[in-house]
Amino acid sequence: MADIQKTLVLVKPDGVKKHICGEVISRFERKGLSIHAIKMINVPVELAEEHYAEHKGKGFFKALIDFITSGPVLAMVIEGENAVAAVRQINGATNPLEAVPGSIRGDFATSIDENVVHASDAPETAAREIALWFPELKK
Ligand code: FUP
Repeated sequence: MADIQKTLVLVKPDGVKKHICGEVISRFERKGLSIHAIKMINVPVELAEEHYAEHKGKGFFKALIDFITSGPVLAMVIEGENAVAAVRQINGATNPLEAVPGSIRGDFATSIDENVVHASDAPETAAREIALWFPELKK
């Protein structure tokens, strides 16, 4: 039976600066996924810290927050069959040097610090992240 899911996707500041938002969206659409919601956002530090709460205390946390707040981010809710895993597959491995060519990170990034995209890693995470980034979608 079809498992229709929603997932939170971000095109991070490096992706916006590289002018590849359209390219990223095209890859999801080509896979058969849909845009449920979309907006450009200058990320408040509080939102960044909540989004990355699981990494608080780690050595790279400050760099992570500085980076995601360094310029506009394209935030999207992507919807479709098995959307969580499908989007992670299209994005590629977190470290662009391990991401296969043909994936977004494999094609457009060279460093884990600036890896173009974020996507929720599980349906439960997606629900939390969608509520965080798109509170206006709450019924
Ligand atoms: P992902 O689920 O692919 O977004 O990856 P993680 O949640 O593990 O990491 C979130 C972000 O932290 C990554 F996009 C990049 C950054 N990161 C680092 O900068 N250094 C690390 O050692 C690990 C992650």
